[in-house]
Amino acid sequence: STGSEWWRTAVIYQIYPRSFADNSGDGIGDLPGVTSHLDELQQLGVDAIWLSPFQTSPQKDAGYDVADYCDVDPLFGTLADFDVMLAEAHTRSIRIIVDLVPNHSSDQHVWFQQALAAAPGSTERARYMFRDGLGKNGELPPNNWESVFGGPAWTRVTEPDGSAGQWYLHLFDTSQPDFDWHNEEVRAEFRRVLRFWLDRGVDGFRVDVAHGLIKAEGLPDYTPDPDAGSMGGEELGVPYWGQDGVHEVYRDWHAVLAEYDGDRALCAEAWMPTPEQTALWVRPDEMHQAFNFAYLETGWDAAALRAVITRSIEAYSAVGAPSTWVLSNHDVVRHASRLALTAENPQGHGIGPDSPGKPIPEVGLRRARAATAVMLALPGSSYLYQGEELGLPEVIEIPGDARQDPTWFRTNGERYGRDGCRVPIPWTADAPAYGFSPTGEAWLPQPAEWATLSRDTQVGDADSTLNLYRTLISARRAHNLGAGLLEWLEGFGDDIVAFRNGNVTVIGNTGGAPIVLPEGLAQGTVIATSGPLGFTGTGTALPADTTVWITTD
Ligand code: TEU
Repeated sequence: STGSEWWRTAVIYQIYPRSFADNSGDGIGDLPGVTSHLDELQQLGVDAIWLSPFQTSPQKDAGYDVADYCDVDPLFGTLADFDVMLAEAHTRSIRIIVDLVPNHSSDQHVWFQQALAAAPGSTERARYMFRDGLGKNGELPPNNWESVFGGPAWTRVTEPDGSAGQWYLHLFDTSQPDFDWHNEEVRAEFRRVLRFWLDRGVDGFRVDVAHGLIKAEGLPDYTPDPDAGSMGGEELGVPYWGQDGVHEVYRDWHAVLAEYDGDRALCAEAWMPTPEQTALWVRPDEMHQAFNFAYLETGWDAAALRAVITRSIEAYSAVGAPSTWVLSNHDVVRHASRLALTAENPQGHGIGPDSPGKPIPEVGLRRARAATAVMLALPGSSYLYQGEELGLPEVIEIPGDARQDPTWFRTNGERYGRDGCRVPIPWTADAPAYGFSPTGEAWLPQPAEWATLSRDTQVGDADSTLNLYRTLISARRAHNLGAGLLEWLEGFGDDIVAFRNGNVTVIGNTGGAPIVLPEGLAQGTVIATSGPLGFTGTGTALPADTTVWITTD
């Protein structure tokens, strides 16, 4: 059956549970904390929530190291707390998407513990990527692959008899051994995990590292080609990303979801270099959505935005899938900082594990608001990351001993890691930990300036970032922009993003100087603006770093 296909136009809000709201008082957010703030998310107007992992985990990678896929980690609550949260969300017409981490488990997963206790060649080892080492005594790793977090992607184990033994592959931390997705037991187990959550009533899954499950035959060495990069930070031809065999897995999952009511969705985190590559994950019999990282990686630059928007819509619509848009998540420098990095400190493409650089806060917030006003006017679905609706910046000054991201540890502090976008949310200005936790604890320190950014402070301020998001989301719904068609408007100059979507005209100014709006638009109704408009002798001016939505009907 075909359901509503709600995901085609949805605004989906990412909750990073450990940093959203703490109900238990241990300084770490939890599921009852999520439940207690559903009213605020309903007021924000989001259609769905995607929750980063809350399943049982030793938390070596903040829950992306799962030890039991079918239970809730005690840090976050219980399965009963999950059921309450889900029911309360559904009562408010908010759908729930859960994170699924199939590329690797935790080293504390019972299967990996069994693999360590078993012999080379055993069925227990066959569920993971164990290989003999190279060199005379197997003392060299099986190939030269590096972990995404830094350092080698292989770790040698000690065999049960005490001898130096085989190596296992981990594309991420040593505590995250990669599964062997050629193994039928692994495939069957994940079908069971899907059904476990579908039976509980979840509306879909965000699939972690959806481009990594299958590794190239023979596990060949990989030497990055500095010229091979295209739109994003990733190159083509990496022997562990985007191998053809991954798609078979998702065709299988598509069939599992289709056993339900036709209203459940899969969203791929496939960090591929181009929209055309990413679109392979959303062919009709595979996933329903894929994150558009090429869009996230585009700066506040009109020409680049026009190009990536056109290219994305073409690539996804060619396979019948909705476009998706995203500016921030728990892995990258928050866009209120990323969009204002200085020329002296450009930090590459701005993706989290690099140095966060030295952004200029006022410019960053202005651009972030303007960039969000462009994004939420686009046809398709948009993903928001908790705290961006408050205009939170990246937190740069986190002491080393407070940092927890494995990237920080694995590079000896050379790469800051992603803690700066994971600082707990400020809810109220006057409470300890800004109301994040009843005891005033917070697992990462919150900056003093965050009092003025707290949600309660912003609710009553008509010009706040929170109220801008509320206005944009409700106008988007009122004008049905998610299901609309984009039509570029010409003649505005290189620094301007200008398009119509239905009866809404959107003009974004990425240049350094104000522009005067044409008379026809100046007489229209401003239904949303990311910042104050100006007036000149000749008419209404759109200042630099500002986006406006106008209806002229
Ligand atoms: O991130 C995946 C990931 O880190 C890569 O796709 C990488 O970002 C990409 O190659 C660009 O460099 C997911 C989670 O979002 C992240 O939080 C986890 O740490 C990671 O998987 C491991 O589970």
